[in-house]
Amino acid sequence: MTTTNPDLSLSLRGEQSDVAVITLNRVTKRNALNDGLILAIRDVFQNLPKSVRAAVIDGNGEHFCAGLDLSELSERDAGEGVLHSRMWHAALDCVEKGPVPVVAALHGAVVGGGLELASACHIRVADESTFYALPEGTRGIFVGGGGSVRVPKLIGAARMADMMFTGRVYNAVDGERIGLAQYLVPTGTALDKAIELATRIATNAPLTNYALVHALPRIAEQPSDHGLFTEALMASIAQSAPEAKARVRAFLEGKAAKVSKG
Ligand code: 1HE
Repeated sequence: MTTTNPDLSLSLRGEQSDVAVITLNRVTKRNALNDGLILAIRDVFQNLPKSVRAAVIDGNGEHFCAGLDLSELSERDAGEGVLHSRMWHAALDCVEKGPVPVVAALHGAVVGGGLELASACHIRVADESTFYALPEGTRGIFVGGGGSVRVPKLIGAARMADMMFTGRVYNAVDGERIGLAQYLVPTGTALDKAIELATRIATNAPLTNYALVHALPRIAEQPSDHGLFTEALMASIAQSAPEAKARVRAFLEGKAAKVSKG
């Protein structure tokens, strides 16, 4: 099904319709993100059906996403530029701090704003065709979609600066090695793997997923004393939920899976 914008589609998977697959569908422009598409991403994450417990975002065609639609850049003055960047921030915040965990399924170009979108997701699965770049550096501009906040958390500020200073392109193998993706899979299988992961994530207790999306990133940025206190509060809330008690009881009664070697 399409959303309010034909360049973005949403389909529901699973018997409970608990996994949403959100697809960039602007193939002729390599899924470049124009204003309409950014607002559609915001809207879709703000209005996910109640049944959804995990989401996947992918791109149709040869590439995940070519970044900002450069054809919209030329007419903006400084003030409009700030508002434009803030619009991206608001939209990608809806991905990162939305109602459910989001898995990005990457292939081909993951560049500029495409990498900013991918880095707002919680897990990145890349196939072997994936390549990453931040061509903003060579286009005379700067990241504006949250990249300077989110990308250094994945790979460090020095590696990000190198990508922008020198136009360095990371291939799929090196991208996984430095932390741009957590999973590397054969070409053409990223979407299947992402759906498999999202389906598994959807079976977690909702409060656990909520804590991972909303508490963990905040705790990681707090001074350790504050972080430990927040952790104690979150742990207490999570373990007092009836679902947590039922899951622990099931393990103790031998009815739940053990941890097994990967
Ligand atoms: C675009 C865009 C775009 C493609 N904006 N139109 N991003 C970039 O600097 C990356 C620019 N794109 C590329 O380097 C390449 O297009 C790709 C490596 C992604 C793909 O190459 P390829 O050979 O498959 O496609 P193509 O022939 O280059 O492009 C096909 C069409 O898409 C063509 O339009 P056409 O009308 O001539 O068919 C391209 O102009 C168009 N296209 N990418 C507009 N990005 C919040 S701040 C974020 C700042 C940034 O993201 S800056 C980085 C922008």
